[in-house]
Amino acid sequence: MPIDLRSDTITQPTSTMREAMARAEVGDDVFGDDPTVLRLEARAAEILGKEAAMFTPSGTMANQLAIRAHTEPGDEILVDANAHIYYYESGAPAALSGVMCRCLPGVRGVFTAADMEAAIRPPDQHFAPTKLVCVENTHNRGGGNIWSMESIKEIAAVARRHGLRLHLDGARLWNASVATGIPESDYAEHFDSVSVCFSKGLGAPVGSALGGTREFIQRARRFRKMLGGGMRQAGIIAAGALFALEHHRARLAEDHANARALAEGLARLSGLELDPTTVRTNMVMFSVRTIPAAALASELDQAGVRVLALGPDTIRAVTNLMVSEADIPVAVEIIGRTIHKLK
Ligand code: TLP
Repeated sequence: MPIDLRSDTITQPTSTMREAMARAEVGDDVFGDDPTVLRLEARAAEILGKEAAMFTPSGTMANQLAIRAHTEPGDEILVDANAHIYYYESGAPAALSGVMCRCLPGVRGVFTAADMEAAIRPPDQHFAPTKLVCVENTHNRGGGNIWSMESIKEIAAVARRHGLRLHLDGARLWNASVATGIPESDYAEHFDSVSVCFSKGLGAPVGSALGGTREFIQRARRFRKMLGGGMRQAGIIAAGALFALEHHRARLAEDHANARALAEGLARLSGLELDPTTVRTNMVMFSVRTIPAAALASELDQAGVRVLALGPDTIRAVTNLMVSEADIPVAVEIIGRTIHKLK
């Protein structure tokens, strides 16, 4: 079995999770009849401290429904230039909501309140009205970076002053909470809407949720139906998500410790660039100047370690439920040997 560090999305449901899924009580969720989906939505809303939550098939859909529900076509939204919403969602803000994305220059995914304020359009018929600000925590292309509460509060204050809405892409909010000890609801409090994923570090096979006010979720529900995201006996997958929420949140600390150990091991290899102090959750980013990332990733695949080439010279390794503490020194050894071979 290769050591699969491509993403935390590659996790397989455990046998106890599968049992919980097999036992799930189900109903037609479009009619509001699925008791397991209702339980998951209530639990997600409770953890996020929001009035309501809605189960969605993916994090992409949760984010895009939030954008659609907060805006009208022709509006502008502010995002970090490396935000998943902008970078990895297939152009959906333009295609599905008809909005303009204005990209802010974040540092490892974190932009400043000053940059954000400077990008807000004054009321003028020439401009696309700025409506929404999106924050990603933890930040994927930022290497699993965590937004500080102080930065969030500064952004939120500017947004409120200008009457803007705030959305949190919290696909990995669980990781931020485990790493900092700050509850998810304390982060969520500063946002009008929050998306979270059950299918990343938590290890469920499918599903995400969008939280917000009851009225907002009701509006988003119509757009979910419009996009074909109204599911029927979805309790089967919701049960996996509920199981993941209750049993796999605290264990994210193991993924974080494994990522730290991986970073420290890799930093000792010659020819590899990595600053282990930037590793805060379950992601490790590194580059090898002399070897193109795609070539290194493909050679590593042959050698038994799977990673993702994120750009011409950046590699991402993500620790996850399928990777044990014992796998880490093995991965470091294989990566070291492979770099040596390709040099
Ligand atoms: N991220 C995936 C890929 O799409 C890159 C990964 O392997 O990390 N928000 C964030 C911050 C994400 O990292 C992802 C997935 C999503 C949203 C989208 O979730 P899904 O894949 O469920 O649509």
